[in-house]
Amino acid sequence: MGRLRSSFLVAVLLIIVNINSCSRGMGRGRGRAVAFSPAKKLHMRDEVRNMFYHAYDNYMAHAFPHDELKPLTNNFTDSLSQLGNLNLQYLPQNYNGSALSLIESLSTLLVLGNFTEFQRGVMWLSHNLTFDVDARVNLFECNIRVLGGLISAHILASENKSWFSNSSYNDRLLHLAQDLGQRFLPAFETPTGLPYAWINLKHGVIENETTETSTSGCGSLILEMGALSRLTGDSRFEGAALRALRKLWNMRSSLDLLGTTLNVLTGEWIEYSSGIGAGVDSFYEYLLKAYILFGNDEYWDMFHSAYLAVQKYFRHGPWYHEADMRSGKATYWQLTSLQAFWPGLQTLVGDVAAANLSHREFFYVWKKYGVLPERYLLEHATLHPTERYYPLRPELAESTYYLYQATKDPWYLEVGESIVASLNSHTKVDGGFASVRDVSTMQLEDHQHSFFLSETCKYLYLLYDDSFLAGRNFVFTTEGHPLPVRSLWHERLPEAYITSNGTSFKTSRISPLSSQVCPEMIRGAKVESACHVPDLRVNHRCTSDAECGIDSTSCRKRTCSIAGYCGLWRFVH
Ligand code: DMJ
Repeated sequence: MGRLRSSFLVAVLLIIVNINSCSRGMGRGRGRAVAFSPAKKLHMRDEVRNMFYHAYDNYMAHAFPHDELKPLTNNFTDSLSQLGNLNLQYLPQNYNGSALSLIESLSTLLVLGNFTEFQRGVMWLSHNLTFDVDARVNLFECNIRVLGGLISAHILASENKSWFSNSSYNDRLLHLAQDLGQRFLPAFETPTGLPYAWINLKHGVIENETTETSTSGCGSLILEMGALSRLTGDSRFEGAALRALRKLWNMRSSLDLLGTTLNVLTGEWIEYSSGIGAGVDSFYEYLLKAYILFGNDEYWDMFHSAYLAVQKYFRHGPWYHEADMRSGKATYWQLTSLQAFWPGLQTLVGDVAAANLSHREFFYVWKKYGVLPERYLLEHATLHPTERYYPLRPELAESTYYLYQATKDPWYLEVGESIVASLNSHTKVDGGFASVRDVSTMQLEDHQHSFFLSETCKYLYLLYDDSFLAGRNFVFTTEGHPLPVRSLWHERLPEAYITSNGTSFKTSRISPLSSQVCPEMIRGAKVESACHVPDLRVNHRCTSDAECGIDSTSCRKRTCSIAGYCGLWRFVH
């Protein structure tokens, strides 16, 4: 594992100048030559820019400083306390919003190069935002959207204080983030260290609060809370998130699988079936991204085992179903819209061929309906009877962006073009962008989710113009907020990647993922992807399974045959 880890880390940090050759022969798009001229790229960049401003300007005109825009009625919704609150319980009486969509827009404004509006937003929040409000919020949602948005914007603002007149940025976003982080801490005061899913920002955990949470809810806090600790020097945030993550990992089954929901007081599973979609998705994402951001081997070890288990028990060809964590037996054969982030994560770890296969299936379903339905029944190739909505989710655009970065295959630019065309024709209204209530009728819903601004528009824009990424490496949080990889935060960044001022590491272009795309070809050196564990055999003969490693294309453990050869014997008849 040591060699694999260090190979992977080097892979994470190396910059590949010419990676086109990796993508040869992959995917639906390789069947014909596709051209995407520079002029067309610029045109698409401008299209996405217009989309973002149509959404943002309408939010600022009709909803700000409330949380989200209602684009069909030019109205607003103070939805922070409604996020994840399916039964709309304990809604606040006196809450007037936290400018959620502005917080979510800040990093996208910078990706688009709009320093003036970024600065205006930062200054407004600095003077007006308060978390001393009697509102019960979902810890996970508030963490990824508000804490993540503030921390990312703070880092970007503090690195560019000259943008602010009279250098007037005085770390106020960090103080706000710290205040919010402190309001999160009571949620972690449970016998298990697993946090409650809900916290009242003013009063802490309310009486008789639900003890049920999800795997992603308590297992994907480490990027934001870890960054907050590194920035403030207060280790309580990272400590709480890490303790919860370790506890969760210790609850895995002997198959290295986790369930979807659990009890935070007892540490017992409630729902044993899980997959890579709702309730679990960002748990996997944060294990890998925490390793990239902080360089701690513990995250890599967890990710590596978890990734192998997903490939082994959830994958069926290019699709992913759910399985029971105890037996590994398939439970639900459904594609969900949230799963579409997975090819992006696979690309980040170097499993580009597998990512490409799944991505094209998600795109197939997108094309079939015009947008991606929330749930699709794989066995019948039809829509789910009730979950037919599309709330402007970013996941397919996100994976398309990662795959394009990795392969530079222009086919992904065409995918992006198709996504942009669908969004403009089905969801754009005079007052912004509206969610789709039912993809079979394209009936709209009066809601423009804040992640449309932080993620959907950002990933589509980066597909056509990634100049924001130039010269440094970023990890994007699950809500699309960029956090720079800093040597100061990193446990094992090789010397060669640390710049003279010691604050960042040397890169020439684009993001950390650029290095994982062609595992066997990096500067002539062989580097393994996450699922490839090489043989340990001497003389090509084995004496036990342990010597046979893991196959890189199937992610299955090779076994040692009676005759003493490694192979996929249990799977090949
Ligand atoms: C976003 O809020 C985040 O990406 C989260 O991890 C789950 N998905 C939504 C958008 O679909």
